[in-house]
Amino acid sequence: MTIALDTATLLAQLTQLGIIGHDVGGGRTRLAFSDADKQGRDQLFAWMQELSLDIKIDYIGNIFGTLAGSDPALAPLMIGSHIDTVINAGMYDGCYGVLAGLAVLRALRQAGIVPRRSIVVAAFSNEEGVRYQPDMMGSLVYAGGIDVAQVLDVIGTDGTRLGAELRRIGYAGDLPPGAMVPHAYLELHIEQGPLLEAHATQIGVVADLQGISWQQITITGVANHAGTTPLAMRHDAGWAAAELITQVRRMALASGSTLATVGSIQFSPNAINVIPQTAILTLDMRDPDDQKLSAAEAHVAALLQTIAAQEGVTIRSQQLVRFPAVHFDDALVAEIAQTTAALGFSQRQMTSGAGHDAQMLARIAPAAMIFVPSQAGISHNPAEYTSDADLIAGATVLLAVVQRLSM
Ligand code: HGY
Ligand code: MN
Ligand code: MN
Repeated sequence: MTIALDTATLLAQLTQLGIIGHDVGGGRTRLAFSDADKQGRDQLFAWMQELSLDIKIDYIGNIFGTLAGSDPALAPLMIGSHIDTVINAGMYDGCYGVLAGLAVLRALRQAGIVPRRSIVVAAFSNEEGVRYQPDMMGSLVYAGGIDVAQVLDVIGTDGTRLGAELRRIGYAGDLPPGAMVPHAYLELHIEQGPLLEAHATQIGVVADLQGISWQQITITGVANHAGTTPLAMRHDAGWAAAELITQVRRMALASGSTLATVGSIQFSPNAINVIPQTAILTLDMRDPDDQKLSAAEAHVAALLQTIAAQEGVTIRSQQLVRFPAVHFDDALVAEIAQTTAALGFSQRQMTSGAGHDAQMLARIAPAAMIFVPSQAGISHNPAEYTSDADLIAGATVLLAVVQRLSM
């Protein structure tokens, strides 16, 4: 039965949520458990109340809005994503999947349809992992991949303790993580890459998600005078960092599939005329093939030793994240593909370059994802954009798959 999606409300809510945490850089910043994240959560909570959903919050602040099904004995169908952002982010990453989930429940409500299976819209905490690592934290806790007590003690990049911030914003809930084991988990998300647009394709049917390795690397040399210290006498943490950044790019290019990114670096004392004493940087590496990702990690470990010996600095690496590549549920992937075909949208099966909550839910339930195109493949950037037509196509596929799985 075809039921109407209230696309105007979906698009309006995306815009409204996108204003919260507005950043001087033109995007929005709603880092996990910050005041801006709280504002976004409060807004989502209000929208869930408008739909008379049963709202629950778990120990790590994951938010769940449930539309009750007629058969409470059936495990719920879960859809959703996240509403926290990176710094100066776009407005669709994560938010689109959560708000499209609300749009699906709104359509069922407006059509007076009660599904057999309850349907839960989830907004998982701290998917981005920018302030507190690891990323996909809320869904990882939910899936039992990390202990909530351990996570509450995590110290953020700003020196705050996660548990204190979670309590301060009022989202330390009373639902034990993992309390609702879904029949299946579906995540609608923007691709955040260039493939769908490059192939003029409307829907990405995501069957796989690549492995992720994050490490923090601390290089310690000797601060010295920029004008009096001969090059041969330097132990320059800045030069060592630059050499590492150059070499990991060379390694990634040679691999043909590994991606390597140094996204953050801090020098100290960070002064124009002082040779850097320390450089603290983060290295994000990804590969669809876990063995190649492990090979990249081993290559970097050897590289650190070589650079340390060359420059007479000490280098320490701390692993922050290591998530293996994930293959999503074949039956669910086929369901998405068949539904997309029946709706007449073009589609291509693909691997996700980005991490998502679905990779964690896949540990406890069949999971899969639906992508829509990102204009010029841009994401984690205020210029992130997906056309209304593509947003509506994705939400239409989500609604149809939800109907097939919950009626
Ligand atoms: O890092 C990622 O891929 C995701 O955006 N957290
Ligand atoms: Mn995301
Ligand atoms: Mn993201």
